[in-house]
Amino acid sequence: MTGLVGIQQDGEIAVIVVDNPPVNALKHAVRLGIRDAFASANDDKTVAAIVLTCASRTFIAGADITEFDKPPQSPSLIDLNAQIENIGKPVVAALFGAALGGGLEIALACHFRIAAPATRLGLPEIKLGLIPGAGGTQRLPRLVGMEKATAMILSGDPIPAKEALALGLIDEIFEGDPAAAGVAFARRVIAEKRPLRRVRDLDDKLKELRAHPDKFAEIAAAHVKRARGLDAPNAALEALRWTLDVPIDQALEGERKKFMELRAGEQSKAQRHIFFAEREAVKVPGVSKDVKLRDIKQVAVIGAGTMGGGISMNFANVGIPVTVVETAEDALQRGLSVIEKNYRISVTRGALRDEDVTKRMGLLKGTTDIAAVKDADLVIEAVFEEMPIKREVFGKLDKLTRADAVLATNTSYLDVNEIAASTARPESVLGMHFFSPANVMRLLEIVRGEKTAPDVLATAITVARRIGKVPVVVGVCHGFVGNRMLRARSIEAEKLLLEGALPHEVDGALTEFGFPMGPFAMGDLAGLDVGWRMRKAQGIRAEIADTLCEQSRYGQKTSKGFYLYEPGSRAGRPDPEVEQLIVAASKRLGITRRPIEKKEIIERLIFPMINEGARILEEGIALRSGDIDVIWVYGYGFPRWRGGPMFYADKIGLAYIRDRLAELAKKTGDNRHEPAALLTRLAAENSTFDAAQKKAA
Ligand code: T1G
Ligand code: NAD
Repeated sequence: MTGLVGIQQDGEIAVIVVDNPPVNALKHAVRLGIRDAFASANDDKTVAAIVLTCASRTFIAGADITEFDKPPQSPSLIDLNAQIENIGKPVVAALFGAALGGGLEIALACHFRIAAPATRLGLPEIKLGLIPGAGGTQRLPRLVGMEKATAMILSGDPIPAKEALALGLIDEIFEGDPAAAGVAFARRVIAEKRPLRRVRDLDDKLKELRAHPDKFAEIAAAHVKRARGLDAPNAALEALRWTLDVPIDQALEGERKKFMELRAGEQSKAQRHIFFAEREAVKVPGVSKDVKLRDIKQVAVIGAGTMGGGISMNFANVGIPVTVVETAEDALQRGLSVIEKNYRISVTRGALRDEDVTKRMGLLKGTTDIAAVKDADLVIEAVFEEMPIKREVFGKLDKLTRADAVLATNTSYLDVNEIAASTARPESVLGMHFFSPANVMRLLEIVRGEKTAPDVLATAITVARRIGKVPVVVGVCHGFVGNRMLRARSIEAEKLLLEGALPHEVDGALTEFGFPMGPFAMGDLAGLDVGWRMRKAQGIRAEIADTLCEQSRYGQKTSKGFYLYEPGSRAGRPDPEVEQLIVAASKRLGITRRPIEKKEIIERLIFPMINEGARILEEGIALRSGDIDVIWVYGYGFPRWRGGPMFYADKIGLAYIRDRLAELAKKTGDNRHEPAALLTRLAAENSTFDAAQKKAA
C-alpha cells in the first residue's frame, strides 16, 4: 500500500480508504495503492466484503488532470475497474462530496454504491474536452438508461444523491460516517446473500432501445446543437451508441482509444488550461488564505435597472436578503417586476417552482430611501455610468453604512479610485463588475483599488464563489481587462465595415470561430446607445454605430440596429438600409471598399485584443495571462475549446501575431497596432505568455 491508500479491517469487512487531499484525485500512486489494497483484501480469507471510500472532504473527484500531459502509467483506471468488478466478494462504494469522472467510474465498477445525502455524482469530462475514459459511457447507460446517461455525459453536470437513488445509480442514501455506513451495508448484503451485481452485465434498461436502435438518434439529437465546433460530444455519442450493439470489452477499448485521442487534442488542452486558470485566478498576491473575511449576511443594491435587478437575483438565489434602492417608486416597481418576470420564465422552463419565486421575491425589499442601507454588510452600486452620480451615491453610503460594510461599484469603465476617494474609507471600496445579464453571466471582474484592503478583496472573492460566479481580480484602468480589450475589437470591427465587410460577414466569421455571436449582434443585444453615450462623453466617434444611434437604431430594444428584428424575436436579419448606410459612410470618408476574407476578419478582430492583453499584463492590470483567458471565456463568450485569447495566441505563435500587427500598423498608421513590448520580447525569445506566467509565478 502507498501512504495515499490504507486498509482498515472491521471484523470480516475490509475498508479501503483513499487519502489524497484536496479531492482524492486518482494520480498514479493512488492507483497503485488501490490495486494493491484490493489484491490483498481479495486474497485475505478473513475478508468477506470490501468497502471503498475516502478520507477528507470528498470521494474521488476524478483522474488527476495534471497527469494528462504526461505519458500514461500502469495500472490505468480501466485495469483497476476490471480488477474490482471481477472480485468474488461484495464491493461497496461509500460516496460523499463529489463523486466525479474517474471517481464515479470506479464506483460503477463496484457491485453496490451508497451515498451521503449531499453527494453530487457526475461525469464532467466533456467540460475538459474529453469523454469518460474508464467505462463511464458503457456502464452508466446500463444503470440509469440511455436518455439520462446521455444527458449526464453530454452536459457534464452532476446529479444529487436523491435523483441518483431514484435512477438506481446508487442503492441507498446513508447518514453519518461513510466507512461505517459502508460496513453496515456490506454486512446486510452478506446476510441477505444478495448476488454480486456487475454493472457491465446489466441489460434491462437497454433492452427496449436495442430492439429499436434508431431511437438512439432522437436521444442524440437533443445534444447536437451544443456540440458545435467541439470534438468530444460527437465522440461521446459514438461511444454511447456502442452500448447497443458492440460487446462491452470491445466498446471499453474503443472508449479508451477515443479518450486518449481527445486527451492529446488541442481542444482538451485548451479546456484543461481554463480549468486550472480559473482556480489560479483567485490566488492574489498580498491576500493570504487565512485573512479574516467580513461576514456577508445582508446586501443592498443601489439602482434596479438592467444590472441592479440581475445582481439582486444572484443573492436572493442563494438565500441572502437584498435591499434594492431606487430613486423613484416607478423605477423601483419596474425593476422588481423585471426580476419577477425573469423568475417566472424560469418556472415555465421548469428550472424553478412557484414556491421558489415566492421565497426569492420575499428576500428582496425595495425602497426609495437610501438610509435603508444601514444594516447592509455589502452594498453594490449599479446606477447610471456617470462619475458625479456615482461619487454622490458613495458619499451617502459612506455616512449611512456600518464602518465594516464593503462598498462595491458595478461601473463598466470608470475610475474606481476616484469613486473610492469620495468616501473616508477607500480601503473598504472596490469594483464588482458583473456582466449582462448579471443573473446569468458567470464572470465577475473584481477591481482592486489602490487602497482596497486584503480582507475586502478576499471577502469579495468568497462572495463571488458563493453566488456561483467566477471571480478574477484586476487593477484599475479604463474598462479594466475585459471591456478594454473589447474596445480594441470594436474599433477594428467598425473599420472592417468601412473597408468592405458587412455586419453579417464579420459576425459570421466570429461565430464560425466559435463565439456565440459576433460584435454587431452583441451590440444590438446590449444596446448600441450604451457605447454611444460613453463615446460622446469621451468625444470620440464610431462613424457607423453613431450614425445608427442618431437614427434611434439602438438594437433589439428598438427592433433595429445593425440588424432588423421581428417583434419578440432575438434573431436579427440583414437590413439593406444599413448596408447602404455603410457603403455611403465609406464613400463619405473616401475609403475604397474591397472584399475581405474570413481569415483577415478573424485576425483583425482578435490580434488587437491580444496586443491589448499584452499591454494589460505589462501594466499589471491583470496578474496572469490565464486570468485574461478566464475573463474572455466566462464574460465574452470566447470559445472555451480555444482556451481564451492569450492561450490561443500561444498556439498561433507570438512571432506571427507580432508581424501581422506590425504590418497592420504600417498599413493603417494606427499605432494601436504597434506590437506591445511584452509581445515583441516573447516573440523574439520564441516564448509564450504561458511560459512567461509560469516563470513569474
Ligand atoms: N485533478 C487534479 N487536480 C484537481 C482535480 C483533478 N481531477 N480536481 C480538483 N483539483 C485541484 C484544483 O486544481 C485545486 O487546486 C484543488 O484541487 C481544489 O479544487 C478517467 C479522465 C471536485 C468539485 O473534472 O470539479 O476523471 O488550486 O478549488 O471548488 O474518465 O475541483 O488548490 O492548487 O476546484 O471545492 C474529472 C474536477 C476528471 C472534477 C471541488 N473530474 N474538479 O471543487 O475545489 S477527468 C473533474 C472539480 C476523469 C476519467 C476522466 C472540483 C471539485 P489548487 P477546487 P472545489
Ligand atoms: P440602467 O440605466 O439600466 O439602470 C440604472 C438605474 O439606476 C436606473 O434604474 C436609475 O433609476 C437608477 N439610479 C440612478 N441614480 C440613482 C441613485 N442616485 N440612487 C438609486 N438609483 C439610481 O443602467 P445599467 O445598464 O443597469 O448600468 C448600471 C451600471 O452598471 C453602470 O455603471 C453600467 O456601466 C454598469 N454595467 C452595465 C452593463 C450593461 O451591460 N448594461 C454591464 C456591466 C456594468
